[in-house]
Parts: sequence; C-alpha cells; structure tokens
Amino acid sequence: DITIWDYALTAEDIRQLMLFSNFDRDNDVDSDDLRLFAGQWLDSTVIPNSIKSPIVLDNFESYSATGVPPITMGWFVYLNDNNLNTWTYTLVTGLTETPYGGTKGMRFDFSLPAWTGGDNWLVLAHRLSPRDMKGYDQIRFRVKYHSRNTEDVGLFIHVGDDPPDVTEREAFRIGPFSIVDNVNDPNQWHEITIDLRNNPNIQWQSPYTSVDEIRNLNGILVSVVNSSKVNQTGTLYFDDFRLVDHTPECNGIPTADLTGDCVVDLRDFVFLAEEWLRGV
Ligand SMILES: [Ca+2]
Ligand SMILES: [Ca+2]
Ligand SMILES: [Ca+2]
Ligand SMILES: [Ca+2]
Repeated sequence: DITIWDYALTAEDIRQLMLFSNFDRDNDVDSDDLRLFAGQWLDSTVIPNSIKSPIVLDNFESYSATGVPPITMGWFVYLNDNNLNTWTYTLVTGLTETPYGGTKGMRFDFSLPAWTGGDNWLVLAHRLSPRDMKGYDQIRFRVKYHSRNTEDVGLFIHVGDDPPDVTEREAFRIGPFSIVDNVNDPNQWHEITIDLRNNPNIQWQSPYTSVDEIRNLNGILVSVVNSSKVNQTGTLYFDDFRLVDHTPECNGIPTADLTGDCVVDLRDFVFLAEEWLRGV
C-alpha cells in the first residue's frame, strides 16, 4: 500500500499518517492504548533537583574599565587574512557605556575589507576555565547592533572544547546571526538564544554529536565575517554570555510520555484524546 503525494504534506496529513499514542502498534488508538496510558498516569522519571543553575560565561563585570585584559584572562582578536593591514578593529572589554546588565559590557568596532575569496576571517576569542556542559540546553548572549552596521557582516559563534592535554578543537559552530537592527529602533539589545538540543543549525564538529559530550568547554569564539564585495564598518556590543538548563535529567522516558518531559500527564493526554479512535 504505497502512496505518493505531489504536494507538501500538511500537519493534519502527517497526523493522519502517524498515531503517536498507538502504543501497542496495532491499527488504531483505542481502549488498549488508553489502558496502557492510564497504567502510567502521573509516572515520572524526573531526577529531583537535576536542573542546574545558570553559568555565567562572561558578563564583563570583572574587567577594568578600559583596555583589553591579557589573553589568559579575557577576550582577544584572532585574525586570518592574506592582507592583514586592511583589517582595522578595536576591542574593549569592561566598557561602561550602555551595558545590557550590570555596569560593563564589550564593544567591538570594526572595518572589514571587501571579501575577495579565500579563507579570511576574524574571531573574538575568550578563554574559559573548563565548564561541563552536560545537561545544559541553551547558550544565551546579548548583542546590540550599532546603527552603522550593514547586512553584509555576519555574526557566527563557535564553541571550543579543549580537554586538558588534548589538541585544541571545536565542539560546534552556529550562525550566522543577522546583525541588522530594526531601523525604527537601531540601538536595542537583543537576546540570542542558541538551543543546544535538536537544533539543525548547529554544525557539530567530530567527534561531538551532542552537548552532553562537551565536558570541558573552555572557550567561546565569535566570528565577525564580511562576505560582501565592499568594505564594511560597524560596531557591536556584547554582554551576558550564559549557559542555561531548563530541562531536568530523567531515568529513561515512560512509554506514554508523548511530550518528552519525562512525566505522563494531561499534556500527553491531549495527544491521545486528539487521536482517539483514529486508525492508520
Ligand atoms: Ca493501538
Ligand atoms: Ca555586564
Ligand atoms: Ca537539561
Ligand atoms: Ca509528558
């Protein structure tokens, strides 16, 4: 029984194809499935108190008011270009001018030459003492796009992993993020949230395939890239790089947990009710 569609399936079409609450994998959602569901009602495999506290990766509050601290302590610029003298930039951490949080942030002024092909890039890099990312769900940071920025300057973030005594390598990269602001409000702070789970935009770098494998996060790299054919100039402000955990650890997932939150409750029953007496 093979079906071929000549259009993109709607959500309703897909629901018809797949019955999530057909637990016994027969032809329909009926009393057998309800019995299994009822038997697991309010079952939970959540490990108590397993949501970890947020980790501040950098909020810039510890830097002196002006200037760039030593590489071992703070951010530095890392540049790869055949014609280095055409890149100009200023990086200031510990900036007191309009931070997002606290009294300090980071400001980066740049003038990037037209892209002429080749492997040319600029990253802002920050060394961290190793942090275990297991269980964490998001990286968040704040960025303010100065009104002089243009659409052609991309913003990437890479996350380094360098366990002690192992060659330095990247764990994943993600981006670009747009750096053009709403023209009606050109100086607002934005929160960029990077979902570390089920995120198709993350490019995992071998051998990493999941955030839970990153046990020694020791650096953040922020790429600022000009992919246009003209020189681009702008200013970016950063603040409040954080690791956030909002999902608990679980001991397996109950069969009847359809939402994946490790608890069988009304949120799961909604699926079963919607599929009630449906067949495939
Ligand atoms: Ca069934
Ligand atoms: Ca701050
Ligand atoms: Ca989690
Ligand atoms: Ca659930």
